[in-house]
Amino acid sequence: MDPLKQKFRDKALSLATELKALRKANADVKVGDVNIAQLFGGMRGIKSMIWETSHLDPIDGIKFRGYTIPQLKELLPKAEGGKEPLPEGLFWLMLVGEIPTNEEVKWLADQWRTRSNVPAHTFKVLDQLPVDAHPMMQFTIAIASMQSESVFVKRYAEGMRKAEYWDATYEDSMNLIARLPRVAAYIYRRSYHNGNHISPDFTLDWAANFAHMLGVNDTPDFKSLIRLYLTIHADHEGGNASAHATHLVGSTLSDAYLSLSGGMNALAGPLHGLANQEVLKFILNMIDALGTGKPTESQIADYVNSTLASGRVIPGFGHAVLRRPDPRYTAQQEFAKEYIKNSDIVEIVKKMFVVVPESLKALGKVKNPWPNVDAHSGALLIHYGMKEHSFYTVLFGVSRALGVLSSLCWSRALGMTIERPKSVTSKWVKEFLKESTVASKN
Ligand code: HAX
Repeated sequence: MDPLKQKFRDKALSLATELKALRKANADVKVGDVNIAQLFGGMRGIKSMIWETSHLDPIDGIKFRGYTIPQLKELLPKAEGGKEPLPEGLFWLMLVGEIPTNEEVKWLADQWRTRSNVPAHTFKVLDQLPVDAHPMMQFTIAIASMQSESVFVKRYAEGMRKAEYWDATYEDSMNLIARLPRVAAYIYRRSYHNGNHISPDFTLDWAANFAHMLGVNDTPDFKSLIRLYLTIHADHEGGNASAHATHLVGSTLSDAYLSLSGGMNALAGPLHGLANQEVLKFILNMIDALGTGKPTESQIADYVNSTLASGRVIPGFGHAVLRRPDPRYTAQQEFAKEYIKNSDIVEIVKKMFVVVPESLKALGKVKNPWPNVDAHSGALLIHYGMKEHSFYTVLFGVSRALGVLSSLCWSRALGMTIERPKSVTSKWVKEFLKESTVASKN
């Protein structure tokens, strides 16, 4: 080990051990408005942001402008002959707080069609990247590369007034959302199908056209799945990593392209959006290790327990806020029940729902042992032939753009300021605790 690395290692390991004990002993001690557990623990539960488009309840799950997912499945407009909600309708609802009519959704789909032309240099930029580069890396680069077309950047340079920021952000957001399916499908086809690209079909709605350009499966059922998928992944209030990262970058007046690209970098982490690829990898590895595609609950339990014993997480389970099974998981489970017969992987997902929470509860430290959104999506996608799990988070990202960009419009309209929370050093915390102990003794 080089001398600098050695020195860092010694200091880091010793401070980590010291702080772990300090956090445990002082978890509830207040430091201003928060406690030590929150100061060290990822700011859990601290109310510090306004987010108009959705609200997450630990028990009921996500509500988009007050509507649950089952309510939205009823109320949002559908494609002709389709049963799943159109994501265009959810975007409308998130942006203006009203359930749109069929005509309004048709208008929006038309708008996105008109605005969907991806700049040629974005394809060139993508073509310079290794074909085996992770699709999320390609996605964030592609999004950032379209910044050259930002209306906000142009108008800001021309001296746009603050009161007009929302207008330019709205234009950027609409253009960006319109283009994402084409960009994502391009990444998919260059990564896994020899660059054999499929042209858009402008007779289709936004999600169905995306399904078409992916070229995985030409059935109405796959289009229905993508409509549902792009609706339920769109927003999860403002504190989750991808939403908060988009908001933070945007708070500096970075435009929608750079803000979304920042948010997508956060989505690409395995504790967040990448968990969907990790779940499928986990299941495929388990099938390999057990030598059967039809494992019993007890075989799954043994495999799960040995994964936990080796210090790894079970992807697709747990949540920082939720304390019940995720309604986004339930929506996918219902989709599987209605559309999919005889899938070994869907059966495994069902058995994991029974087995994994018990193993996580037994650890005694996991606050939410239930499945989250990522526990189910891979099983649906692979059923329709999308076996390339490293692409799954891009699908999530296309959907998440709807929530974080409608929120960015609101941040601009409400004149939200640049984010600048306060940090302290661990030395400061130790001195603070020493002083408060002395004060409480006097
Ligand atoms: N498997 C094993 N251990 C888990 C666990 C899981 N699924 N979920 C939580 N834990 C552990 C934590 O690692 C933590 O352990 P340490 O104290 O040793 O660090 C302990 O239980 C307490 O964690 P928590 O308070 O219950 O959960 P957090 O709020 O800290 O973390 C996570 C929430 C989602 C990151 C966590 O549950 C996790 O790692 N889950 C697996 C990855 C995953 O599915 N992520 C996707 C979440 C949904 C999402 O954002 N989708 O995009």
